[in-house]
Amino acid sequence: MIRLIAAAAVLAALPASATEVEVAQKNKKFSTTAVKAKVGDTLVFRNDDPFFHNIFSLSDTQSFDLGSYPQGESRKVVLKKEGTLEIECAIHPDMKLKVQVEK
Ligand SMILES: [Cu+2]
Repeated sequence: MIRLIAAAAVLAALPASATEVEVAQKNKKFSTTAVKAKVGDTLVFRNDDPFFHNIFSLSDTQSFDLGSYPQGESRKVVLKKEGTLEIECAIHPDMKLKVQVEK
C-alpha cells in the first residue's frame, strides 16, 4: 500500500500532459502559422526541404537558435515559460511561426 502511494506521488510530479508538437518546414514555410502548446511540451521542427533551415526565437519569453540543419533532420525545444514566441528562419525571414505557450 505504501509503495502504491509512492508511485502515485511520482506520477503526480510529472507534467500532466507533456507532449511533442511537431512543426514541419516545407517549401520555405512552416506547416502551420500558429500553434498552441503548454509549458513542458516539446516543439519538434522537422526539415522536409532539400536545403537548410535555421529556426530561432528572439522572443523574451524564451530565446533560442537551433542552428542550420538539413533535410530529414529535426531539432527540439522544450517550452519553459508561458507567453508568446515569435519564431522565424534565419535563412528565410519570410518563414514565421507564432507559438502560444500556456501553463
Ligand atoms: Cu529556412
